[in-house]
Amino acid sequence: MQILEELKGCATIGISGHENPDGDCAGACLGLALYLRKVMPQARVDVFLEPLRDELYKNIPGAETVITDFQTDVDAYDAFVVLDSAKDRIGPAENFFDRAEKTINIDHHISNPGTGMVNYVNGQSSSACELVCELVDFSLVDRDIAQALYVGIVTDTGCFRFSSTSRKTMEVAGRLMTYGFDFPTIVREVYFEKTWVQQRVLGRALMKSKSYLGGKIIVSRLAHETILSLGGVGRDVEGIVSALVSTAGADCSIFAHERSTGEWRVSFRSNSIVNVAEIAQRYGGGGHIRASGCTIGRERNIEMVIREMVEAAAAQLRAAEEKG
Ligand SMILES: [Mn+2]
Repeated sequence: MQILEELKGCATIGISGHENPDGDCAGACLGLALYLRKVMPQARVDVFLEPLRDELYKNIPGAETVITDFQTDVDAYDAFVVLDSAKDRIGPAENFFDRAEKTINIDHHISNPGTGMVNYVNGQSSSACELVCELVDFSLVDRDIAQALYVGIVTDTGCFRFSSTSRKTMEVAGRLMTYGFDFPTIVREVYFEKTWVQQRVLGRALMKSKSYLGGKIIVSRLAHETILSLGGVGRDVEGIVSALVSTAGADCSIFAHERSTGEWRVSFRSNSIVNVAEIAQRYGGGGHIRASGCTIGRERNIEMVIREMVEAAAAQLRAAEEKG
């Protein structure tokens, strides 16, 4: 597929991605938008996304052009492109998608059946940004476009760590780097930096953590009041579950935090053995084999529930051990 071929003759193009946009979603939407604005200057290109987090806003060129209130005077776009998700996770933009003359869906989630008239979906790809790189003519890419796409690849590969990182991913990323943006700063700000409050919340979670089955399972939880007392809010717990599973000898981590409503959000990670999707599903949640989550209602005793979850993970680990 060649994106310019697909969009030939379009005067109005809408672009969107999933709710709560991450670096890959925002990078892909803006990378593609900047490219189209450059290559098709006669076309109007609108990007609809929820507001970007500070570190993304700062590091993804074109972020200031995102339409965050989902208002437009275009009745029906000539083409509407959804990136990094199926059409059902794009919030109010789904309306624009449904009314558009032509719809295109570009995604790397294996669960996406392809919800556009034209689909470019590859579950093996590291990121939506890597897919965008395959669809553009590199001789027309510039520094801003390259930077936006690089942010997405860094985000979704966990900084080139996850198994979805392929030779192709590295080659594409290397090619983007040649445009000369300040990649060390971008990687630090987008991927590694935390606010001081986030660091303190993480510190508390680490201090409170417990180890089970000889250190193979690491568990922690934070009450709403604890997070508040450190000056934090719900999203300040992001990354804690990954920090827990990075403990030497651990295969699985479980982290729960209480929301202001009294419900508990539980996240799971595993390195190579425990299927955490299976555990989350038992509690009405879901996700991937190595990363999943679920929500536990306030009527349940969270301590008991976590004990059950630890037992489920331990059972899987014991079974794997017996198998050798
Ligand atoms: Mn993605």
